[in-house]
Amino acid sequence: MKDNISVLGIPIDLGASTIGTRLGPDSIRLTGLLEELLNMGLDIYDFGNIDIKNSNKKIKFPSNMTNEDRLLPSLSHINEEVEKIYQRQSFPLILGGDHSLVLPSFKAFLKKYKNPGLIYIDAHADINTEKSSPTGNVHGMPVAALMGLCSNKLNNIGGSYKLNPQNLVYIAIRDIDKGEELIIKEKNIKYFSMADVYKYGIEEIVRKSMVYLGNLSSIYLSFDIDSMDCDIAPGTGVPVRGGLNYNQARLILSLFGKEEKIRGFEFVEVNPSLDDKNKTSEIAKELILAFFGKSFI
Ligand code: 6HN
Ligand code: MN
Ligand code: MN
Ligand code: MN
Repeated sequence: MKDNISVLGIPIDLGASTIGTRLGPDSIRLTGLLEELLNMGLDIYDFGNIDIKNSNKKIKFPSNMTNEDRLLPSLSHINEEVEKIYQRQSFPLILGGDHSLVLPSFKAFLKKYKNPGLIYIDAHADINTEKSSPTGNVHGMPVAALMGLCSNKLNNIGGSYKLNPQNLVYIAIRDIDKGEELIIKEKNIKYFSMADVYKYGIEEIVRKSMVYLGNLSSIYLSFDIDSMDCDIAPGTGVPVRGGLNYNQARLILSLFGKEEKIRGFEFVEVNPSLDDKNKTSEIAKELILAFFGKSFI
């Protein structure tokens, strides 16, 4: 099914502290990604970008959700639009946008596949609640909301479907808040830190992740560009050193791309306004091509 792809851009930055990820989908498109996928012989249908009412102001709400007023309806709208692309028998490729979008995008996946897995490649765990969040930025909360740990107005975006904490695997996490650590421990969530990446190597991390999720038939892959080392991929809002290097990122995506059970892929948090000559979008293109089978030897 990965030879027939539905592309959807979600140009949102309401969930982040810096504006600019709204430019991510188009800046990745401008690298010629879709043309290259077509040249690889894949079928592509581009749904274009969702219309999002972003804001250039960051307004604090008593709920500790920054820009709550615009964000909540936008997330519901994203859920509706992602459901539309699922009506086409194809493989969904979502281009973000800040990571708050995984709440509505994975809700659509949960609705379709009932008990799916989630592989989350990120420097962060994005599992704060409004209570634990030090920033109020909702891109740090989507995983908690998917488990029903936030307030109901966030939890119930896209319906009351829930992610089973045992169906989640984090890879490359290295910048975790105190409250997040408590949730990860309490729920006994599986993770592979950067230390694990170096201890086992990428192939083994991919194998272990697939074994861990072995009893599930459908898995979603959410890739945050800040999982990469920020010296390599600087165009992102919450950069962290010590992440995946270029070859590790390309290998991990090419290996997950070969897994039949992975039935959805999103690429988030590219912020071209913080970049060095659009380098991060170029890297994004190459990583996405690797996922869809472009050989790099
Ligand atoms: N992301 N843990 C921090 C927070 O604000 O809650 C950072 C979140 C980053 C979110 O990169 O998708
Ligand atoms: Mn709508
Ligand atoms: Mn993230
Ligand atoms: Mn992140």
